[in-house]
Amino acid sequence: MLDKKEALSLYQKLVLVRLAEETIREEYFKDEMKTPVHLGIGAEAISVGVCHCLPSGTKTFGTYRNHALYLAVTGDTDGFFAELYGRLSGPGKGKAGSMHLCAPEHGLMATSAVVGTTIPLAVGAALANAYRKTSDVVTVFFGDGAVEEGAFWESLNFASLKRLPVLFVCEDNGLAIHAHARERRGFRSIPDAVRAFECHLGAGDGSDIVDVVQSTRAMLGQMSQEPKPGFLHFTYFRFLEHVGPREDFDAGYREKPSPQELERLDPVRRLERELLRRGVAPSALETIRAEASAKVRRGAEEAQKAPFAPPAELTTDVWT
Ligand SMILES: Cc1ncc(C[n+]2csc(CCOP(=O)(O)OP(=O)(O)O)c2C)c(N)n1
Ligand SMILES: [Mg+2]
Repeated sequence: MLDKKEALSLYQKLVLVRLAEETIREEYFKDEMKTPVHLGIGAEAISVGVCHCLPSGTKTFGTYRNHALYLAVTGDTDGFFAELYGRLSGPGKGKAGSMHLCAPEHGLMATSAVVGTTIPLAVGAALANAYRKTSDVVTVFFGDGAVEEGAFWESLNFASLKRLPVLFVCEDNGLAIHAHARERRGFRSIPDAVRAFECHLGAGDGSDIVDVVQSTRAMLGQMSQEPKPGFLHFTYFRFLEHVGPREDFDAGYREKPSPQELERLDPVRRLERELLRRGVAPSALETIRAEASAKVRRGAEEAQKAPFAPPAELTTDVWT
């Protein structure tokens, strides 16, 4: 069980991510953000919870569904919105957009639109750490769809063979765009398949940040006691469409859960209920929400006033 102070700090981080994404939903149809957005409403507790347990500056890698990861690592709503609005003050000078947010100075090395691609990069970074004889753990977040990529299995195999300090975090929503796991996989379950490798294995409920934090701490403990990769499997529910700001329960490939079920699957509401049960005053939560809301609104407003990159920037930071 987390103490109240720590739980409140997690609530602050969760709410910041949620309000940032709700703001994208409100603003997106104005067509000022020239970037696809893969929103992570429902998944926030995984990035926020795992990053909460990592020493600051730990190298992390992620996917295009990376808003929670970027904000959990940096807390930087100003840079976040600047990048989404394509402005020079964004971390990628407005050239990266939502799908390639990164902040190497905070350890967030790369995120990518191409499924599975950052997994071997993370293993390479872990190999570098092992070579330099540091005990730093590299962490990589990816969806369940990435587990169907060859790059995933080659990376897990190599990391397990070399006992590299890499933490694989699978964010499993059971979906790859509209395709359910049962339509895609020739193996029974992700944890069953991974169990065959020389790595530590853990699993948890990704809708419950307390569970995410406890599972991550336990995993980091095991990895430091017996140096091997770690694999954490978290399930969660994707509230919105694959890409874009809408719900898509009318698309015909999945049912809308009941209101009670949605309450259970919402990590923000879940932590809120837990804090209230533990005697936190509703006004304390309201203050946290108001502060986060002001920070998010300022970031979005300032971004829209900021300059775009000049044309000369088209050919800078380009390596291929
Ligand atoms: C190598 C590659 N193949 C296919 C795609 C098209 N694609 C984009 S997202 C996606 C689904 C990935 O699902 P998952 O890894 O579970 O992530 P989620 O979107 O559920 O977070 C696919 C197949 C891609 N971007 N890259
Ligand atoms: Mg998925």
